[in-house]
Amino acid sequence: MKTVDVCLSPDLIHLYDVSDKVVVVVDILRATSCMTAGLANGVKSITPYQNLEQCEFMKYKGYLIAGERDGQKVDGFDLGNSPFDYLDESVRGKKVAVTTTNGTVAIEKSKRAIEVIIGSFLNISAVAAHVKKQRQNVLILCAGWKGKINLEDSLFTGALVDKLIDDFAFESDAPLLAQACYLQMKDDMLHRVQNSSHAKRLNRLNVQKDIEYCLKLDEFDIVPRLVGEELVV
Ligand code: 3SL
Repeated sequence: MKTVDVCLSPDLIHLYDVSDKVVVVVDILRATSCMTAGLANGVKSITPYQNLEQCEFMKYKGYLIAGERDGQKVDGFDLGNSPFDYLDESVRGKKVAVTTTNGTVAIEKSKRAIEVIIGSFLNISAVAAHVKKQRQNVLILCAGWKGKINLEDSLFTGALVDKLIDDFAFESDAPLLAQACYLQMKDDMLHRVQNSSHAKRLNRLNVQKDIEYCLKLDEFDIVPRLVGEELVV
């Protein structure tokens, strides 16, 4: 039987061998929700960068540049890190280069995987169906916050594990932990996430509508995947 495992922080990724796995990268607030929304809205590709200057340089190559640091849009960038920036008509058909505090770091750390795909509540059923079809073992990698574990990524992980339970064995206790957390909180997700550390951080930036949007289920039937350096559908 195939296995599923969970890495709750990019700082723990050294404990896992990603080279024989499909990695689902998740950053619910807000990087992977933005990537899913943008690609579903017709963005041509999204190239993730850890480094701000490298991302900024892509402007000269005709890309739209997107990014945040500590939740705030980077000065001079075209887009911040709100899903609504990515849902705008003006981004359709464009290539986007993006840098974020945690999400793009998690993608970078997954690059040796057989396949890197992007997960969010917005496309959770499509992601579940996709990994069920694959022959490979799966690792769900949470972006967390600066190395620390967060609630919203763990909840998504539990929800995804809950959809995979009949097809995958658990590689460690982490999937079990995430699933138990999700089952306990699933009927009260918005309220729970509103009380999470990152939601409180973001609330100072007045992005309540982003939080509500990022918790919507199955808005899109797409699975963004990394091809070379670009995320595409
Ligand atoms: O850390 C990240 O990658 C971001 O998603 C964080 S924020 O939601 O834009 O603050």
